[in-house]
Amino acid sequence: MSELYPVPPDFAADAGIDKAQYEARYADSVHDPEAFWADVAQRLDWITPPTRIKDVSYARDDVHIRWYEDGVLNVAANCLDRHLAERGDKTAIIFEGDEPDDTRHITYRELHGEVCRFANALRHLGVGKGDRVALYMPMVPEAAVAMLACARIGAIHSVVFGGFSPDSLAGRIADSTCKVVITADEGVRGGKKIPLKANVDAALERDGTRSVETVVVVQRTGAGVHMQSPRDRWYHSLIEGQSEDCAPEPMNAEDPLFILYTSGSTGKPKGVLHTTGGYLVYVSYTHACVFDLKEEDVYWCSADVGWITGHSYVVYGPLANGATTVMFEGVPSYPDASRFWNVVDKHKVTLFYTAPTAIRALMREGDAPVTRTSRRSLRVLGTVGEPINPEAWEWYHRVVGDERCPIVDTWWQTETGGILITPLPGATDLKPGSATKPFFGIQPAVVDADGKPLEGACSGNLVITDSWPGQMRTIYGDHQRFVDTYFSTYPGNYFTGDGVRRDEDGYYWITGRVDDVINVSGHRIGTAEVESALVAHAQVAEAAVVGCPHDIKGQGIYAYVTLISGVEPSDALRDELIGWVREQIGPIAKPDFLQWANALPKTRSGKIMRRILRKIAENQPEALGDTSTLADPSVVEVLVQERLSQ
Ligand code: 6R9
Repeated sequence: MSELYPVPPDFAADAGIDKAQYEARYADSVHDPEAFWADVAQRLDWITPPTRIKDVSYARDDVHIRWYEDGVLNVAANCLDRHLAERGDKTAIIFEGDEPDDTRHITYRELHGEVCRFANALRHLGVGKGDRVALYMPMVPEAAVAMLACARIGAIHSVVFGGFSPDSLAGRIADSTCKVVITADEGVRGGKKIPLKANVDAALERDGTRSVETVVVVQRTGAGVHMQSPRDRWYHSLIEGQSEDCAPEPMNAEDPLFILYTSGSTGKPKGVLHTTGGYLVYVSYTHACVFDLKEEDVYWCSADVGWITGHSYVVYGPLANGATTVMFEGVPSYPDASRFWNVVDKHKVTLFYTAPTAIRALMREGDAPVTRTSRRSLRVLGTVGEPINPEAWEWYHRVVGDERCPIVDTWWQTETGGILITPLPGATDLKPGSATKPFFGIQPAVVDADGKPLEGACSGNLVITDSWPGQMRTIYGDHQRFVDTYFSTYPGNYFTGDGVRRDEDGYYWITGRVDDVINVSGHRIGTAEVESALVAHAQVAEAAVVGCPHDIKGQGIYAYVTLISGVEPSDALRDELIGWVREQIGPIAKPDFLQWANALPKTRSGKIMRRILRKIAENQPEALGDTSTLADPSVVEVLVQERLSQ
């Protein structure tokens, strides 16, 4: 039995949703989803309110997901215009730069003006409804402005994390034929500069990027960058003289809002497509409920806008709710390990949301960097991105939250748009390491390898049996891949790719990916992507990549490499290959370990047996399991010997 942390009574007294309300509302939500979600949709401003609420099929030969399909609205108008009357002077964004003295407050009125000016500028550049726009940006307010400006004119944004390489950026630009790229001269994180504009220049030399007509450059560091005329334009010159009025494009609820690429178990990254109405209903509602949002809260999610968490819970959810959201450009360790808590004190942050990897890294620095700060303003703490180990959870609770603040361990995915399994801070008793219970309208199920639903306390694969408004609609340009990836493994269900345990109280414990996706510091890396980068090197014949335990990152990347014959392994070559992957994909995909392999363990039909490679990487040769299907068992013995002698 794990320890139970009951809802603190004084928290429950003030909370928007208590235990009884959670139970009742959850029952309603799954009993009559249409009525429930019709009601929730009223939290938005609709140009035409929806009358058709839900039209969903998970049937393999006809997967379609539509919510509010006859509704018309604009996301930017919902995030900005409708707040102006009551909250025009309220701070929408607190920008906290990489350097602690670099802070800016932007009110809803100011943000509205800037978004309109940039939206007008984009329209002048010929960008219109349905056009794709790539963003390759640092964590500065202009990133949110650019997203909202796209939403205002109906353009589809595709944000690419600033840590990705020119090649990765080029692949994403090409896949969705973007017309414009918005970037900055440089990014700056932890005192280090990132040459964003130079990376864009390099990306645009790659094949398949000729759709790009304009590159818009935000001046962040003032570094001298090469501006290629007429393609490259400064953001500040473009918005100069633009009107602060810009009519929002009326969008159908099912018109695309954005594409966000994410790694899968096979092939190139998938362009996850989210649409307008259902997405905004879902992220605004989950944001309000999961964080027990109140008007005066100062909310800070430390995620980068390059990830789904940045989209849903830095920008769209909080702004749709008229909240004050902090955008942080830096890293938790700069200038020192007190940074997060200094920022909490400086801006009186009440709701704080971060990743387990950051908590583990800070925990390693001891309690002092935390305890020398006040943190009295904090009310709720959150985590996302990977399972949180109970030790880190308890440290977060005891040291950061002074045992006062409920922790919401939120499980969800790029594909789900918003949070699906989570505590509600005023309603759910907590168990460290468990994401606890489903959110309203979410129907999780645990199935065995054959897809048979399991009852009661059990372990298996996590599926969701019915849709919710924030669910992704398709993979951009490849609906069949969408069907194959998510609806074919367990027909009739959405397959999450995660393993799960459900305990005797009905609490869910996510155990991690069951496919070939590695979760490094909460970021998804497909083993296939790293493998294809490795084999693209002239001296590599074959490569296999698996995850391995890592104290801080959760999982590390472990690569087995077979060289072409005649090439000798060396430390210099190992460094070169690690650097090569970094260049090809980006620093987050850099292997932590690289083991030479004369040969890889394969089945007789030639399939690499990753299960075995995982055990070797985990240094558990005694747990290799059944090796009888191996074509040549001696391959494994050699790898185990060499692993041990490393
Ligand atoms: C939001 C986000 C999704 C994968 C997901 C799972 C893991 C996320 C988690 C968690 C355990 C949590 N994950 N939150 N595992 N507990 N609270 O992270 O999206 O980048 O698409 O990753 O992350 O494995 O399948 P994304």
